Parts: sequence; C-alpha cells; structure tokens
Amino acid sequence: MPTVPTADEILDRSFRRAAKKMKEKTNKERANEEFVRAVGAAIHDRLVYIIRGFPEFDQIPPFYRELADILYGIDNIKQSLGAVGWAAKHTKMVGNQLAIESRHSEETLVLRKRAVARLASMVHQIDKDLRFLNDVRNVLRKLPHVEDAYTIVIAGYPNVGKSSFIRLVSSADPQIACYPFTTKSIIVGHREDGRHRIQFVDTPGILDRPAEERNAIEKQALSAMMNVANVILFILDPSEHCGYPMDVQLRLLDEVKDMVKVPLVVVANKSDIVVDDKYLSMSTQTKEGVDKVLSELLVFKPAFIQSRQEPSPPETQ
Ligand SMILES: Nc1nc2c(ncn2[C@@H]2O[C@H](COP(=O)(O)OP(=O)(O)OP(=O)(O)O)[C@@H](O)[C@H]2O)c(=O)[nH]1
Ligand SMILES: [Mg+2]
Repeated sequence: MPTVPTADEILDRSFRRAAKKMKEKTNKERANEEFVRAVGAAIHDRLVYIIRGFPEFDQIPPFYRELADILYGIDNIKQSLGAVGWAAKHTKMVGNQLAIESRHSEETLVLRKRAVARLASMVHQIDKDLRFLNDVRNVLRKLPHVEDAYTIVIAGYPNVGKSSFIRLVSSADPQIACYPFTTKSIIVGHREDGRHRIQFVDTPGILDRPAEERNAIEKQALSAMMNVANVILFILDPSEHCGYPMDVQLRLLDEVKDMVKVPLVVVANKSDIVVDDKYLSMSTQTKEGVDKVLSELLVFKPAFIQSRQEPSPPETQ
C-alpha cells in the first residue's frame, strides 16, 4: 500500500506533471486549454491510484477485516474512499469541460486560473479523507502476517505474563513491562516443531467488563481468539501481582470459554511467587513448567494437521 498524499501534495504533483507535459507541446494557442485538461487528468490518475492501493474489504480474510473495523470502522474507510472516487471522477470531468470552455474564450488565461482554482478546491474538499486514509494505511500495512499454521492464541488479563511466555517459546520479541496494557496490538511469533511449524499470537490483556465498554485494544485480542486460534492458552496470575484479583480473572475465563469453539488450556503463571494447585502451573521467570505447558498445547496439533490434509469434498455438478 503506497502512502496517501495530502491535497496539497496531490495538487503540487499534478501541476508539475501538467507543466512538464506543456513543455512538450508546440501548439501555443491551445496551451491554456491543454494545461487545464492535463491538470484534471493528473489529479484523476493520482486519486484512482490511491483507491487501488486499498484492499477490497469484502474479499480479505475475516480477521483482517475485523481488525480494520475495530481500529477505524470499515464504513468510515469506505466512505472516505467513496469521497476520493467522487473527486477523481469530477476533477477529470470538470477539467475537460473547463478546457473546452477556455478554447472559445478570448480570456483564456483568466479562465485557466479560474479552472485550476476550481480543481484545487475539489481536492481540498477531500483533504481530511486523504489524511484519514493515510492513517489507516500506516496501521494496516503493519498488521502482522498470520499464516495458515497451527495457531496458539495467548490470552488473559493484563500483566499476567502473556508476552513473557511468547518470548520464551517463539521467535517473537514483544515488550514486557510491569504495567497493564503493555501489549497494544497483535504480535505473532513462530517455533519450529517437526515438519509443521507452529504459530503463537500474543494479544493485549482483556478486562472482565461488558462488551460495549471494551476498547479497541481489548477487541483485537477477542478477534484473534475468534478468528485465528486453533487452541487458546489462557494465563492466570494467582499471585495477583498483575494488579487484578483472581475472581475477575476467572470471570473472564468463563466468558472466554462460552465464547470460543476451540480447546482452551488454562495455566497459572508466576509459580515462583504463588502456586495454585487447581491449575497447570508455570513460571516464565524460572521457566519451570513451561515445557509441560507447551506439550499440552501441542496435543491438538495432529488433528489440525489431519484436517488440512483431508482431500476436499468432490465438486457438485
Ligand atoms: N515473578 C514473576 N513475574 C513474572 C512472571 N511472568 C511475567 N512476570 C512479570 O509480570 C509483568 C508483566 O509481564 P508481561 O509478560 O508484560 O505481561 P502481559 O500479560 O503480556 O501484559 P500486557 O501486555 O500488559 O497485557 C512483568 O513485570 C514480568 O516481568 C513470572 O513467571 N514470575
Ligand atoms: Mg503483553
């Protein structure tokens, strides 16, 4: 996805392109007419190029569509792309129309100035759309690539040690800190495991609260669980050093259990501080129990591999 220029950048470039084209022309009588036409066409081409840089949101994988929706709202993106499309169509049309008018006029230079001002005002009208689309572009292009591999999504309350775990077991190198919401977006890491490598997805922490109160950071975690997980590792922190009591962590666990259709492995982290016998336990600090957690997560892998290798059903006539 190329950068989305601002209105002034588009105009600058289009004027320059038109001026360059004029130098190649020999028919001085029609110079102003040609210039207006060329500016209109240059703006049009630039705007169309911007629109083509965006994906068809109805055709991208559901996970990416949902992330784009959580972060910016698909409707807002479509509306801004629509505004750019409108401007593209009209700058070309008006450019041609004004070019024809200026041909029959005595005051072609005055008309040329007026025409260019009209084209510029159309582009300025969509400046806020262009800036918004550039923000969207900057975030979308950095979304991690989620492969079609056996995928373990790591979830839980903030600050319980999710990122510490993924850093220990995979190629991912996320930031780890002693405050909540250190992780603000989805992070992907891999690990070689025989012939089929496995994928880990670190997610931001989620709070136990009504869905409508959840922020965009938490919603990304839920989207990963719903769309890409083959198994979920739900991490608890019985030491409560994370800053949240166990009862709210367990309420979130119940909610997640109700929501997802994939298997869930529950583990109590920070066993170097407190051990809760009711759960599988580990410490990402001392690494105690981490291997056992990994083997529990891999229990569901053969079924996943097999489901990928099954021949697809015969096509119906
Ligand atoms: N004592 C102890 N501290 C741990 C352990 N695992 C993680 N921590 C600490 O807990 C804090 C949070 O760790 P993170 O891995 O950033 O936690 P997170 O769940 O990714 O946090 P968010 O991204 O904010 O949701 C850090 O200060 C870690 O050093 C552990 O096993 N034992
Ligand atoms: Mg984290």
